[in-house]
Amino acid sequence: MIDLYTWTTPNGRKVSILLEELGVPYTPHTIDIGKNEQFAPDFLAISPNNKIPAIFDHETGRSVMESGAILMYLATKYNRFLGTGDNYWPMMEWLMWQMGGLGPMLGQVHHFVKYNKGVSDYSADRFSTEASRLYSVLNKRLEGRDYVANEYTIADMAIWPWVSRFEWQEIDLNQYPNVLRWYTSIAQRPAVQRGYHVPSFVSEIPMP
Ligand SMILES: N[C@@H](CCC(=O)N[C@@H](CS)C(=O)NCC(=O)O)C(=O)O
Repeated sequence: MIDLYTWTTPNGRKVSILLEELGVPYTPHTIDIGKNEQFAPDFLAISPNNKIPAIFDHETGRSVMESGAILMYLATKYNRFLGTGDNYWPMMEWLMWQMGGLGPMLGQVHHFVKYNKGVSDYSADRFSTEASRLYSVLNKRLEGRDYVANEYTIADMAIWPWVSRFEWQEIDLNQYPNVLRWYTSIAQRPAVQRGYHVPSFVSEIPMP
């Protein structure tokens, strides 16, 4: 049994989507970061950086923080969604691309374009420009490919929840037709539809 500590954000949804895809039993625990529950000592014991998501695996007695590490831990444990054969390293490349680039940059877009518009035009421009560039990179990667590592892997599961906030980012997915096709196809997966609403329902999956 896996305990999942999470909230209704892209980083949390990556892990609930993977757990649903794996079909393994898990218990979601809500960490409401709007109420500073991420600073509770019990949570800090497994996530010392005070961020969701984190998991505790009762089978191994191991806790894991950082969404990329959690995805790797679970995919390795169950030997699924890692990319078979030559697709393993592309999976790793695009997982790292999400962790080091797409996630942090789009997180800043959410701050400066959605929540604090007008506070800093410089920051809004800088991060929006970077967001557009990253969407273009993803669009190019998906030209002639169904998934970033050719087959459906944890890299797609890491990227997809961030793209699902395209409205917050003021991104028109129609300008990125390969991303649009990839996004709508993944949105139709039953496991994604279940994982998106963990730990609670906020709204339906945004569709362009
Ligand atoms: N690099 C981390 C980032 C996690 C992260 O930024 N989590 C946010 C929610 S999406 C959070 O818990 N924020 C609470 C805080 O900063 O206090 C990961 O990928 O797991």
